[in-house]
Amino acid sequence: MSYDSAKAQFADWGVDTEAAIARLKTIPISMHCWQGDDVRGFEEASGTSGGGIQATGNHPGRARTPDELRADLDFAYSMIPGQHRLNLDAIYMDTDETPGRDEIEFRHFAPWVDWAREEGIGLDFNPTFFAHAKADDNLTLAHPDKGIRDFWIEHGKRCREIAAQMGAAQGSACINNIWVPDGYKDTPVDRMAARRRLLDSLDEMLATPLDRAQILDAVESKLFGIGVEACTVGSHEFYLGYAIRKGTLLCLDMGHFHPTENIADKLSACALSLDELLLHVSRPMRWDSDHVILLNDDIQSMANELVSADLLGRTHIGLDFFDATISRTAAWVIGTRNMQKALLRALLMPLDRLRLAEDGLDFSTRFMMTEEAKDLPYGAVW
Ligand code: RNT
Ligand code: ZN
Repeated sequence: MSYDSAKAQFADWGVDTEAAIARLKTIPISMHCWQGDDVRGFEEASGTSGGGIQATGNHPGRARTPDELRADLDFAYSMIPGQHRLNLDAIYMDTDETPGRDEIEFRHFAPWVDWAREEGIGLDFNPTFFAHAKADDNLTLAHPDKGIRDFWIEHGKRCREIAAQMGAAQGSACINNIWVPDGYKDTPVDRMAARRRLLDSLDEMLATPLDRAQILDAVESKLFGIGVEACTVGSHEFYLGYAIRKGTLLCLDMGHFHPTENIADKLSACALSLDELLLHVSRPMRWDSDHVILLNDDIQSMANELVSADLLGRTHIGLDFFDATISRTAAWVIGTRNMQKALLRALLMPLDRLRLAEDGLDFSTRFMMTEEAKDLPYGAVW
């Protein structure tokens, strides 16, 4: 009943609610595994997370084993409408063996692949360039020591192989997202040297062309992290240029910019020079704090841009937040549903009428409509 009346109200604005619902159902969200265990992973040799990543809180229920994590994920997915994906980091291997990061293989992730197939979940992947003795200087691919760079290059190559095999097994490309913590706590004298080393390492890691139907490489920039306040080697400009030249995806993490920057504004600007984008939807509070995302203006703006700029077909939506002060499964469920709610609201925008007003320079009507549209019954459609 309330849906029928909502449908009629949206129709008055020229908006088809059925079309919006149908479209929303086709948008997969890549949920991040690391909310379930505070970014610890299941690798014997892992050190502290480092690299400026920090989960705070001690709510009971952290998943301690891959089986526990999968059980929590099953619960979370059951509370989220639609068919989605899972983003695994390399430290989430599920094996009795103890391979080093430069030794990991697809078989170390086989239980994940089996589970994903049974659940109809697509897998995405990240190499893990943190939480390791060889990352303690907060330098990996840009480390001055060639031995250390080579170790991480090998890790990166193996992760690409693993991602490609996941993609082949599931019949949809696995996104392999590369983020390194590399940076300096205090002002470096030679930023260029560090950036050249990162560039050369990435080139070597990505040298082997792999089937884009199986794997899509992405690169993720960052502004700063705890312990690397003065300089992040892989900055936004660094990776924007890299992604354009190399044809990789660019990953925009909402916590990896200055707090007053508008990340939604970057989508159309970047998309004009890139084929595909990856998002790490997050909620920074004063810094890259990775709070669970709310249905707030920042998230809504991202969703609105994805719809109005027609980027849903070439943007992969991943989440990146972790809060250990609340139920971890609740964090997944509420955060993911918020992303979906934002997308639904965006799909329910009276875009044709808004564009008409904007192109006619009738900014008063545009303003009136965006504000009045906030009172439409989105809840009934959801
Ligand atoms: C870190 C990056 C990165 C990680 C994951 C766990 O600041 O955002 O995406 O959160 O690899
Ligand atoms: Zn991220």
